Parts: sequence; C-alpha cells; structure tokens
Amino acid sequence: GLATLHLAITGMHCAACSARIERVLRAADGVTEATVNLAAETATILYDPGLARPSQLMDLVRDAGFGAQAAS
Ligand code: 9UX
Repeated sequence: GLATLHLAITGMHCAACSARIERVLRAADGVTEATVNLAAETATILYDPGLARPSQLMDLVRDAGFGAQAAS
C-alpha cells in the first residue's frame, strides 16, 4: 500500500517556492500526491514505498534549494 511522508521544509519565501517543490515531488517515481503548505512550512507526500524512499524524496527537496527534515 501507499505510505505518507511528512516533511518540515525551510527556505520557502513565496508561493512559487512551494509550487516548485510540489512539482518536483509529483514528478518523482512512486509519488502519488504531494502537497506543500507555505505558511506551515510542511509537505505531505503520498508515495509507494516500493518505488520511493523518504531519503530520496528529501534529497529532491534539498536539490531544489530548500531544507527538508522528516517530521511527524
Ligand atoms: Mo519566490 Mo522561492 O520569488 O525560491 S520562488 S522566494
């Protein structure tokens, strides 16, 4: 089944930042849905654990220029 990953994201300053992160995450293999909340500085990602790993998804956010930490 699918799993949910919650991230704390740092470095976002406008809605284009959150939209960019959503786009990067939604394009990743195994990701079904990704929602980034600019005000809360969080991301919620629905993914297939057989196709994606949390560490890979966090690296995508970091490669886009933001900070990412696993959160509950
Ligand atoms: Mo908004 Mo974000 O002008 O990297 S796109 S601050």
